[in-house]
Amino acid sequence: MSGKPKLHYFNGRGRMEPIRWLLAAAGVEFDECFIEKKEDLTKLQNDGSLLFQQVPMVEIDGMKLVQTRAIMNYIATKYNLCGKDLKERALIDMYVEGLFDLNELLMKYEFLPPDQKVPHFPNMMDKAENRYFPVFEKVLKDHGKDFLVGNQLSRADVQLLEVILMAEEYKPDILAKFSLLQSFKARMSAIPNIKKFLQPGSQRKPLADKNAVAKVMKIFY
Ligand code: IBG
Repeated sequence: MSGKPKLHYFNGRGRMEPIRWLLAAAGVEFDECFIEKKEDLTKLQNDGSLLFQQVPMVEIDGMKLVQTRAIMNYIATKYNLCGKDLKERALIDMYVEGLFDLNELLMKYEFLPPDQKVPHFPNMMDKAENRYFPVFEKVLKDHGKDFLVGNQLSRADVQLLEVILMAEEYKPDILAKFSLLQSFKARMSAIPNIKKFLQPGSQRKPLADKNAVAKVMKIFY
């Protein structure tokens, strides 16, 4: 049996993508089992694999973990991406929760009905540019180190890079006002495990197009 974690989700970003990022940054190889149709989800639900009948689900170390945050807490702790002490961890947790909030806004956009997309778009870009990115620009300035917290890579760095790249897909010059975020992006993208994940052919997923959205909607709604 393979010792690699096995990820159960659809073949797209959604709630699994931050988990893929975290594993990739930690240098952990993983297998993926894609939910292609409703029956695949029903099968997992009926065989008792999903505690709350939902995915993401990750098989790891003999467990079937669900709930995105619980899965990420486990991986981040196991691979030492949570800071060196309780106070660093508290900072990392705050940053990560803010990043989850922004990620949620960005990730959901493609899946909204057209009438909801219209007001959602300016709101998510406003939140990125005027709420979240200024905070992380200031954190980098005040901390004055290569990383958001302490002197080593944490899950907060990984999740910030992921969200920056997502926001840039909608507005390529979104970092124009944020010089420290620009250098942060370049630094993080050059870390070997991350660099590898950013290259074509990795398990990183593209932005969902219309067909992908329609396929996912048929499975989950
Ligand atoms: N709190 C849970 C977590 O964080 O893991 C929520 C998980 C969740 O909402 N899972 C959805 C699910 O399994 C799929 S992702 N639904 C089946 C059910 O019966 O509840 C939902 C999603 C889509 C598209 I669809 C983009 C982003 C998320």
